Amino acid sequence: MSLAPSLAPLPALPAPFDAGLRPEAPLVLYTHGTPNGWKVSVALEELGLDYSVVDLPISTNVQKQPWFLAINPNGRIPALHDRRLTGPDGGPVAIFESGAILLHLAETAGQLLPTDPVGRLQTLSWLMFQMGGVGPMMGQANVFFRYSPEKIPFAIDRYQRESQRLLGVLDGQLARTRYLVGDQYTIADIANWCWAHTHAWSGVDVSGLPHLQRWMDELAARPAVRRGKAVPAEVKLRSPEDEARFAAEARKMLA
Ligand SMILES: N[C@@H](CCC(=O)N[C@@H](CS)C(=O)NCC(=O)O)C(=O)O
Repeated sequence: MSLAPSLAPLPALPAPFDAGLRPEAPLVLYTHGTPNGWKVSVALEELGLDYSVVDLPISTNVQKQPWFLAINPNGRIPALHDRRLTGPDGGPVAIFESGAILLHLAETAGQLLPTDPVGRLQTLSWLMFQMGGVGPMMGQANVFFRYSPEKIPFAIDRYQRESQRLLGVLDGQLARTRYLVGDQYTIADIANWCWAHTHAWSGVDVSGLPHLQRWMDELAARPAVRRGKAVPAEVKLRSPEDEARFAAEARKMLA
């Protein structure tokens, strides 16, 4: 893929969302402090790419406003404008779905994605495993365990058990290899880690998964992972009051 040296012009964003834009940044990340958002900011930090950040406070449902639906028709974060490529409307190409964004960033940077066919396919398998399994199941565990005003034991149990089973599948792989794809740290590790390390918030016990824990600790210590997790701002859940506030904000999206 050839990337243009000149940058496509950004569409006008409504205030205050235009505040953090830098004219020279080739990439614009639309995000918030959540596992799906962190996947992209961690990858951008690992790749050392220059990007502007637009923070969308999703509890206000700004992500459902028409200007953002033009960027991501699904009305969710993350989304990315890549100004090095021109989209059909003459502006920068807009990419949505965190898995697609990770793939695009890795392919254009030539990093975090093995170039040998087998390693590439294994990376895609573990990436899709996260996109179709770990993310949706842990997301629903959060909804029923943390956010739903009505506590439905069957739903809580169903999503927590399924999340634990999926984390067990990661543990099984990590018993054999350092990273999900052998010795290579890839976008599949980033995607799965961004959800897996939040297991306590989902109420999922990982004490019987030592290989997962070893890998979670190793990734958590990476400087780029720490930086990426602090985009757009560090999420602090240090007390029951912090947790209650965070859950109350998330609940607003479900109304
Ligand atoms: N499959 C999507 C999921 C994106 C997603 O669910 N994002 C959440 C935050 S983690 C969101 O924007 N929620 C806002 C809403 O539901 O309106 C992806 O991986 O990009």
